[in-house]
Amino acid sequence: MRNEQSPVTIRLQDYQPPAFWIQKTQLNICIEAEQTWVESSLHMTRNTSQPQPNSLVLDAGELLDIEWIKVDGVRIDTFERRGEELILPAPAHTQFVLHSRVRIDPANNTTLEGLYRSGGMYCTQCEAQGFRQITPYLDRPDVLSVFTTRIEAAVDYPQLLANGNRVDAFPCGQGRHAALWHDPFPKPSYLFALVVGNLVCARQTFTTQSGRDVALELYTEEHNQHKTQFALEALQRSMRWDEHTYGREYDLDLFMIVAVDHFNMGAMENKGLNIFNSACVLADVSSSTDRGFESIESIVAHEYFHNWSGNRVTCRDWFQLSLKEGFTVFRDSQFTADMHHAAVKRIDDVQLLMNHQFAEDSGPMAHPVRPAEYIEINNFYTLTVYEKGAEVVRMLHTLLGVNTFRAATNLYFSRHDGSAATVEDFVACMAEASGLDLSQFQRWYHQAGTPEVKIDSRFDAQAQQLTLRFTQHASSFVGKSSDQPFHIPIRLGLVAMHDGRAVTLRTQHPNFDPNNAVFSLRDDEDTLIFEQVTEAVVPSLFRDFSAPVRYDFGASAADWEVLARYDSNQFNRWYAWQSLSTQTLMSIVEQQDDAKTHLTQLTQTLRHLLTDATLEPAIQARLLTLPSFETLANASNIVDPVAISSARILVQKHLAEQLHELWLALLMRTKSTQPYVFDAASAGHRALHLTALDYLLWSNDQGWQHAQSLFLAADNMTERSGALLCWGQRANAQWHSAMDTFYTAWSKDAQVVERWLAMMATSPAMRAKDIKAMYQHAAFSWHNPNRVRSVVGAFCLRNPAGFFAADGSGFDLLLAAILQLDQTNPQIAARLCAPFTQWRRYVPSIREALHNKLIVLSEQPKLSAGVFEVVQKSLVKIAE
Ligand code: B3K
Ligand code: ZN
Repeated sequence: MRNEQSPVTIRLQDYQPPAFWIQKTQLNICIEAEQTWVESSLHMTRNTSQPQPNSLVLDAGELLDIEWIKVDGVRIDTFERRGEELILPAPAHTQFVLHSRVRIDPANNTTLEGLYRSGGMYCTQCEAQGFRQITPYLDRPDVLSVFTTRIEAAVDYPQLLANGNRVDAFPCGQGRHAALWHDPFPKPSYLFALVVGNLVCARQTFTTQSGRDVALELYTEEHNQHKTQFALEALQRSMRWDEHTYGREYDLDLFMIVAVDHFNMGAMENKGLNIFNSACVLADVSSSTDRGFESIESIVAHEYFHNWSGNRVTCRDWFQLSLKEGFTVFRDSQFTADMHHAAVKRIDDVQLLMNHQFAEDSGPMAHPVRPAEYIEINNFYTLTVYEKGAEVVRMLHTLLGVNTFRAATNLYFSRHDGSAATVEDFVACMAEASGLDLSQFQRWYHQAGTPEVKIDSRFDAQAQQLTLRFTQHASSFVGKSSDQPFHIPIRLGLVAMHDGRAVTLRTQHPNFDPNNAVFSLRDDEDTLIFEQVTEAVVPSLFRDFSAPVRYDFGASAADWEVLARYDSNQFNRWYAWQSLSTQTLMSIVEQQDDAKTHLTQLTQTLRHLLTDATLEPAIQARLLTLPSFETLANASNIVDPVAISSARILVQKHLAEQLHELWLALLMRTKSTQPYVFDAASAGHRALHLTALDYLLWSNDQGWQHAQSLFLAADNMTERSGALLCWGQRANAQWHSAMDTFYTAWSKDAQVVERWLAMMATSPAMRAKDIKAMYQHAAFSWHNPNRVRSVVGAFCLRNPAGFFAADGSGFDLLLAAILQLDQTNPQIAARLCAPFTQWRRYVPSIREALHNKLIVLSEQPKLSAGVFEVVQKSLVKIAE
C-alpha cells in the first residue's frame, strides 16, 4: 500500500493528551460476501484539562469508504479527510455521541492490518494503528474505552468472536446470524479483535488461585485440530506461573486463542482473544521440534502475560512500547527459565541479543529502548525495544533482588491498573519500592548504543591484592552517541587460575553488594580492589550477562580456557568458550601468525569440554558449538563474509577430524532409545546428538551417511529435520532426494512445509536463481508472510554463501522482493530491508553493491512510509 503523503516524523516531545475521551464504543460489524459494513457509536467527552479545540480530529485509514457521520444524530457533511485524519468541526457540547458508517473490503486488504481475510476466515490486527482501518476513531493507546461489539455474518461462518464475554447470539434471517460481545475492561483500540470463521474449538478449564473457573478455547481450521493440545497446556502453565511469580490472576471468564495462517508477526495479545500466527501456536509430537515446542510455549506465555503488562496497564503512547514489550519479554524469559533450564535459556537469549541487537544498536537504525521519534511505528518493533528492553528490566531485577522487585511490580500494577503509563512511571515504582536512586539508571531507556567496558586487571602477589580498573564508554552509530555514563550492574566472581576454585570476594568498595556479588559501575572510571587474594585468579565478569554491554579484560586464551573449563557460572563457561573460539576464528580470518597455536589450544579445550561428564547435555551441546556467522561478523572491523564462512568451515573440519573418535562415541552415546517426549532432559540429549552429527559431517567425505541414517531412523521431527539441516550444509544428491522424500511426506502440513522451505533456502549451495525457481513452487506465496520469511528472509539473513554471492545476484533478488512487497504488504517489505541497512560493515565491494541498492530504493517515486524511513536512515551521511 502506498502512502501518498510525504512521511511525517512523530516526536515524543510533541506528546499532547487527547482533546477528547471515548467512554463507550459500540460497534456493529456486518460481514457480507463482497464487502463489510462497520457502524460505530462513540460516546465521547471533551478532555476539559486541555484547551478547547476547534475541531475533532479522528484517525481514519485510507481503506475506509465513509458513508456518513453523525453527531448526536445530526449528519455532518463538512468533514475533511487529510491523509489518515478525518477532521470535523468540534461539537458544541462537552458530551456527545459520534456515529459513523463505513464500508471496507477485507478480502482485498493485503496489508494484514485492520480487518482482513486469511484463507476462509476473517480476522483483525490492530496494533499499532490498524483499528483506524476499521472505523474512524481516536486510535491512540491513551484513549481507553469500554467496547460492545455486534458481529453479523452468514451462517457459513459459525464462529463470531470478539473481546470480552459473549452476551448474546441469535439468528437474523436470510441465512445470517449475529453475536454480541461486551468487554468490561476499558482498553485502547489496538487491543480490539474480531474473528469470523468456520473453525473447530479445543477447550480446557483453568481454576484461578481465587477459585474462579476460566474457559480456555483454542480455535483452528478443522485440519489442524490435532495440533492444539500443547498450546492449551502451555497456557495453563503460564496462568499458574503468573499467579505464583507475580500474583497476577486472569480477569475474564473466557480466554480465547485463534490460529491464523496469514499474519505479519508471531501473535497478538488482544484482550481475551489472542490471535496467533499458526506457526507460533500449532504443534504436535509428530510434526514439531523441541525448539518449536519451546518457542510456542514462550509465545503463548508472552501473549498471556500481556494481560497485565500491556492490557491492564497499557502504554501512554507508542514511544513507551518497551514498557509492555521489554517487561513482558523479561517475564516470559523468567517463565521459560523456570520451566526448563535457566542457563540454557540465558545462553539462547544472550546469543540473540549479541548477534542481532548489538548489530542493530551500532547501525543506522540504532535507537534508544524508548525511541524519541519515528516515522512508521511498525519499524520500532525491534530487538532493541524487545530484547534490550528486557535486559533493562533484568538489570532492575538484579539491582533490587527478587523480593523487592516483586514488591515494585505489585506497586506498578496496582497504581497504574486501568490506565496508560510511561517508562518513568515504571522506574518510579522500582525506585519507591527499593529506596534506590535510579535517576542515572534511566539512561538505559534514553541513550542508544551498546556500552563498552574495559577492565584492566592487575594482581599484586605480595600485597595479595587484585585490582580491577573499569572504564566505560558509550558507543553508538556515529552522530547518535552520548557520553553520559550508565549505571551498570556487574555480577562477578574470581576463579583460581590453577584449579578453577571459586575465590572469596573481599572488598571495601561501597558500590559492591556482597550478598549478590554485584558491583555497580556508575562512573566513567572506577577501581575495585579485592583483598587477601593469595593466588593468581581469572575474573569471571558479567555473570549471567548481568548487563547488555561488550566487555574486554584483555583475557588471554589461557584465561578464557580456565573459565570455559571451570567457572561455576554455566553461562560464563559458555561465554568463555565463545570468546576463545571467536579469538581463534578471527586469527584465521585475519591471517594472523599465531593462528595455528590458537587452533591447537582450542582443540585442547574442546577435548576437555567433550569429555566433561559433569556437564548437562543441553549445556554441553551449546558449549561444543562454534560461534555463529553473526558472532564473527560482529567481531570483525570490516566484515568479509567469504573469509568468515571459510574460516568457520576450516575450524569445524579441523575439530571434527582431530576429535573424530570422540564425536563418534558421543553420537552413539546420545542415540535415543525411548519414544519421543518433549521435556528439557530429553531435548538436551537430542541437541547433543545433533551437535555430534554436525561435526561428523565434516570429519570425512562419508560424514553425510550419519545424517542419512538419522533421517531414516528418527521417530521425531527434531532429529529428522535436524539431520537434514546439518546435512544441507554439505548438500549432495542424496540430500536433495531426502529433501524430496521429506516434502512428499509432509506436504499437507503447513508448518513443516515452512520449515522445509527454509531448509532449502539456507543450504549454502543455493543461489538467487534457485530461490527464484522456488517462487514457482506450489508452497510459495507472496501473500503469506510465513512463506516469504521462509524463502526470501531465510536466504538473505541466514545463507551468507548464497546472499553474498560475488555476482551480486543475492542483492538483486532482495531489492526486487522489497519493491514487489511494498505494493501489497509494506510492513513485511520494511522488515526485509534489514540486510541493506548494515551496508557500512562490509568489505568495499559488498558495501558499494548494498549502498547502490539503497540508492535505487531511495529513487522510487512512491515508497511506503516504512520502507522510506529505513532507506532514508540507512543513507544518512556520517562524518567518517
Ligand atoms: N504486541 C504484538 C506485536 C504487534 C506488532 C505490530 N506491528 C505482539 C507481541 O509483542 O506480543
Ligand atoms: Zn509482546
